[in-house]
Amino acid sequence: MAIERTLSIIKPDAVKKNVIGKILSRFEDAGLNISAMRFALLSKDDAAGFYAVHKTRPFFNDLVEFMTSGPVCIQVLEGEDAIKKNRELMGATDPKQADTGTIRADFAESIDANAVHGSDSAENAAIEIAYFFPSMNVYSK
Ligand code: IDP
Ligand code: MG
Repeated sequence: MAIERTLSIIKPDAVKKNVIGKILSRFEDAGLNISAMRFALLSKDDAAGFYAVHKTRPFFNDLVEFMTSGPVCIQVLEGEDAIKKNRELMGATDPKQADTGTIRADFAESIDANAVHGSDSAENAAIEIAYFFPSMNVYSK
C-alpha cells in the first residue's frame, strides 16, 4: 500500500463540542500521522471555494453557512492508505447511517453538522491540501 496524504477538517460542531483531541486520537491510533495542522475561521468565499464541487447541490448554501459558523481545525493526515483509512474512521456522511465506533457515529448530530471532512480521492486530496497549506508547512515523517 502506498503512503498517502489526505485533508481532514474538524468542523465547527465538533470544535464547539471540545472533542478535537478525541478526534485527533482516532487518527493517531489508526496509524495516521498529523503532518500539518491549523485553525481557521472560514469566510463564505473560503468555504464556497473549498466545496466548489458541490455548488449546484441543493444543500450548498446551508453547507457554506455551517462551515463558516465557527472555527474549524484543519489537518493533513499521512500514512498507508490514508485517504480510505480516514474515510473509514469518519463513517457515512449521515451519522444515522454511520457504523458504530466511527467519528460521525460518536460525535455528529446530523447530516449538516457531521463533525469531520475527509478527502474522497487522491486527486481531491492534493487539491484540498494545497487549498489550505503551502507545501513548506507539511512535513513527512
Ligand atoms: P462527505 O463529507 O461524506 O464526503 P459529501 O457528499 O462530499 O459528503 O458532502 C459534503 C458535505 O455536505 C457533507 O459532509 C455534509 O455536511 C453536507 N451534505 C451532504 N449531503 C447533504 C444533504 O443531503 N443535506 C445536507 N447536507 C448535506
Ligand atoms: Mg466529500
